[in-house]
Amino acid sequence: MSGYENLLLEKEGGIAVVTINRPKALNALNAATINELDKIASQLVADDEVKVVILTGAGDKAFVAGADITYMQSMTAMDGRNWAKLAQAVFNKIENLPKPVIAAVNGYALGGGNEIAMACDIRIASENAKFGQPEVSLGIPPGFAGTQRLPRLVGKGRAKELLFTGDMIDAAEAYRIGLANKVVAPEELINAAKAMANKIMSRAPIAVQVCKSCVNEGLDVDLESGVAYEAEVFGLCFATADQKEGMTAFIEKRKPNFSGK
Ligand code: DAK
Repeated sequence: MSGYENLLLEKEGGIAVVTINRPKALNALNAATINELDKIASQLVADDEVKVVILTGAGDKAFVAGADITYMQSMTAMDGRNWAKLAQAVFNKIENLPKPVIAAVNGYALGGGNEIAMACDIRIASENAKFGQPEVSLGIPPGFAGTQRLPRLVGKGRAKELLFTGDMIDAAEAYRIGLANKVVAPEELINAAKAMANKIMSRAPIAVQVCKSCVNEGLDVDLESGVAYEAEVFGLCFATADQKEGMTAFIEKRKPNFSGK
């Protein structure tokens, strides 16, 4: 029992697998699900047993087929604005979670589904995954930061093509343009995500966390500010036990045993 209506939570060996679980609506995001994602993000931050998070969708058809269209159909302008702000805040929280988050994209990742995948650090796609921002076919633009994260990931021209046409692309194309980090057979998806999570967990946790914050902070500021931030946190890492262990292990020609301190 996860204590959530629309999410499943499974924890094992430092990895938390969060599954968005509304398969009848292809895991579309309604307000209740967004609120639960907010809650679970706080829970995962506070849980010291959790080192890496994997986000996926229930069933074999969809990761998340978007924001729930039935829920949005009768919204007013103010409802729409508040809805976008609520989900944007939750997606920002996921993006800045102080632990790596891997999206295991197991089918349709459309609209809000692609947007939540993009808020994750890394996207592993199954061969049957499909990505797209079809909002213009519904009379709206993306509202969960798709117009901002997509060009940052795939570049301005490719992002505009996907946003203007609403076209879906398959996993191979998503990989080619840098939206997906890796493509694997559907039955391999969760194992591939766990293998990557395990590899990340074998590295120095504070150094990984610092890499995440350097990339996230640095991409939104000028290069000079980004490298200045990097220098500060680089210096701080010399106060960690893991820096001493990592370098000593190298010199002693053995594997490091990191403590996360
Ligand atoms: N919302 C609600 N229900 C959905 C859904 C969605 N996004 N996608 C699918 N479903 C439901 C279907 O209605 C259907 O329900 P029943 O008829 O069985 O009750 C069930 O899931 C199975 O779907 P289909 O029967 O359609 O399955 P198919 O295999 O034929 O097609 C499909 C799969 C993924 C191609 C198709 O379902 C589809 O095109 N779905 C809609 C995809 C889509 O357009 N997604 C983008 C949603 S818009 C904003 C805030 C947010 C956003 C924008 C603005 N502001 C506040 C400004 C974000 C918007 C979006 O994400």
